[in-house]
Amino acid sequence: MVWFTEYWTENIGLTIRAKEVKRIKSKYQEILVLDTYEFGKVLVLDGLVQTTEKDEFMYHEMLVHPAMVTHKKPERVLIIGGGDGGSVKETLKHTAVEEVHLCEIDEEVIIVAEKYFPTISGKLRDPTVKIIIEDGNKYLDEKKDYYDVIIIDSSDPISESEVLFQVDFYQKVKESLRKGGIMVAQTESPVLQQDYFKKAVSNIKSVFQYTGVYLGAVPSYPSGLWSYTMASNDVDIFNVDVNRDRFKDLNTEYFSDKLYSCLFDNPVFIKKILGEV
Ligand code: AG3
Repeated sequence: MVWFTEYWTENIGLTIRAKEVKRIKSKYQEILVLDTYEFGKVLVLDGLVQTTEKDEFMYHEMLVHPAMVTHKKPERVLIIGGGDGGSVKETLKHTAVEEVHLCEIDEEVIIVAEKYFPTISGKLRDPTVKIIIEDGNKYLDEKKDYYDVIIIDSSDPISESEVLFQVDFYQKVKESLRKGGIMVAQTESPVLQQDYFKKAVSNIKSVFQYTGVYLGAVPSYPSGLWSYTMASNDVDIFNVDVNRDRFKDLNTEYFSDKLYSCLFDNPVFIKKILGEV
């Protein structure tokens, strides 16, 4: 039995008791698989909790579905990061999807996910999925004007993930989308990582015509309150007329038709952080 702590800041963290800990060292990072009492299995990369069996649905549903239903017909989807497979699993629930490309820098994350997290990674070998082991920032140089939806399922903006929060990267994302394209990124905790959050949103805003921030709960992530940012250059994401049938077979436990209707209605303190009021 062992206690694990992720230090959210110098002054606060999340401490979980695990029955067992597996430690794997990859080329890029230290990977831990914790078998915990409260959250089921937990995937940790360089000390940061990435996903847990208990609350992965809260994060992956909210990262993936809003952008997928906002797009008119999402046939080609790119996921950057997301080696655990949770975003792939949610993406494949949309019937329009023809190709999903998963661009993950660290192959070991996929191997670990397939071994220890079958309920999350189970769709990674679906025939519509192509796995690309590469740095997402580099990969985008090769693919222009191609994707309908790009989902940025990254870790925090440190080491390899840092570039995935910068203006140059968002510019490439914009160029890799085809007409009607939508992008969405996880943009950190607005409570405990306010600087990361503000910077990510302002960088996205500087590149795209339409940018919308929304929130969701993820109990295992810093502060438990998480942010996501959706953007498009040619789709007014605040005024789309979505066919409600699109929600029918998603089988979600967090996201819903009703939730989507008020997705961008943020609490006052978020509007204040973003300088909107
Ligand atoms: N997605 C976001 C993880 C960020 C968590 N941050 C932290 N624990 N400090 C990770 C990949 C899930 N598919």
